[in-house]
Amino acid sequence: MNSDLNFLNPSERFVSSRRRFVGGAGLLALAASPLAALAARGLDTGEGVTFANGPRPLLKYPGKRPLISVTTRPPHLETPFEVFNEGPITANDAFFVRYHLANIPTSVDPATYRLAVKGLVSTPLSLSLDDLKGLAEPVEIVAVNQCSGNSRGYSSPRVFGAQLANGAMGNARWVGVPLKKVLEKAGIAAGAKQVTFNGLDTPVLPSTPDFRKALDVEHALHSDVMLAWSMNGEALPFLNGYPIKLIVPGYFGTYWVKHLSEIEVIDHTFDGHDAFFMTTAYRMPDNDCQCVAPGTTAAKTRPISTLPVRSFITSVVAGGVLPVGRRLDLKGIAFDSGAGLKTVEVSIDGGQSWRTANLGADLGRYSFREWRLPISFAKRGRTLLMVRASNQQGEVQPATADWNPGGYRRHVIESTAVTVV
Ligand SMILES: Nc1nc2c(c(=O)[nH]1)N[C@H]1C(S)=C(S)[C@@H](COP(=O)(O)O)O[C@H]1N2
Ligand SMILES: [Mo]
Repeated sequence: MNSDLNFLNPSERFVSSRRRFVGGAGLLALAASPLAALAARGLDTGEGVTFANGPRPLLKYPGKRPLISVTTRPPHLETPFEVFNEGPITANDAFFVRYHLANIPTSVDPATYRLAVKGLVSTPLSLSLDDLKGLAEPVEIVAVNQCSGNSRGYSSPRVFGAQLANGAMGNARWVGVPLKKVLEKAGIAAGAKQVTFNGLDTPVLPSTPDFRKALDVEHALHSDVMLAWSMNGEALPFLNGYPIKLIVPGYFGTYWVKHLSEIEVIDHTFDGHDAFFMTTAYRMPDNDCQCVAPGTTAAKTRPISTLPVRSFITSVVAGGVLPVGRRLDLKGIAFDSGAGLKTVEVSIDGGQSWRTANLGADLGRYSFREWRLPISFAKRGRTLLMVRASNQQGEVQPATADWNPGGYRRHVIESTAVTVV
């Protein structure tokens, strides 16, 4: 079922109203109380974010629940933010979808699928799914896949590119084989510098570059980089890269090549027409903040790499109406590139005072980590809820957003405007 997808004819269309209401159990501690209706009033769950492009309807594709439609050719789907309150693992049917090229595969036959390993290797390989699964002991890692452009729509001044809110991220349990084992089987030859990755999607026009990515050989040999066939205990959803996806824990999703079909070892830094997504797109200013003055470009750039530390409140969304003088359990998620979270702090008074939240189960260093904090509002009125995380490397989320021309890597402290009644 996963191997075949007639996604060009989405069977059901869901066009959302501008605002949706979160009414499910588990919304704060209020769900069962008469105050539930209050708390559920006027919550903006993400698809209500229109930016300058107009409304973003929910659209249902095979294997997916209705998700926010960013573009349709190729499909580009964002996860409605309320999903992140369901738990630290993002369900397969809610996981966001990103493609760059309009010719995406519509079916893959698992029996005839082959992964080519070629270039500077002693033994070129053509691996079937069974070959891959039997190549080494499978490994399992819970890791966040976040698009570099997640939250880009909030860039100020605005930037070109998909106007995304905060739903171009997700956290899943990946099972596969370490890339290292595959490269060892092929035998990396002397002089190897980078390893390139290509998937089954192709450009429509010859002038459009293919979507290919590269990792330095040392990175490709890191034990956590893997070729996954399983996501949250099931075969990969078609739109998330069936049958094989490259998993690069701690790195932005742009490296996580889907429908992986070709691995090539090369003796230079990947360049040329089909290296566009390494040499031109997905690059950051080459300085400490990876930022420039708004509206300017950087003299020197480098490929985007690791995830900055980030945190979100998930149990309340902008516009929430919350009761005064009652205990509420505030809940959310935090993550970083794998250095390990140090603290998650919450402010319910617009940043004047901060309290340390309690961290939930540790599902691994690359995973979302849930946090909770019991709070109580002393007075009525409008206020800003804020959350900021720090990690073991001393990284802390900044109070003001820095800027880069791609609108990549947003990681400013998030604020959620609510009214206390
Ligand atoms: N083959 C292929 N893989 C790809 C892409 C693509 O366009 N083609 N886009 C990348 C980008 S930029 C992101 S953010 C992730 C998104 O992964 P998902 O669609 O499974 O959520 O896929 C990556 N892998
Ligand atoms: Mo991305």
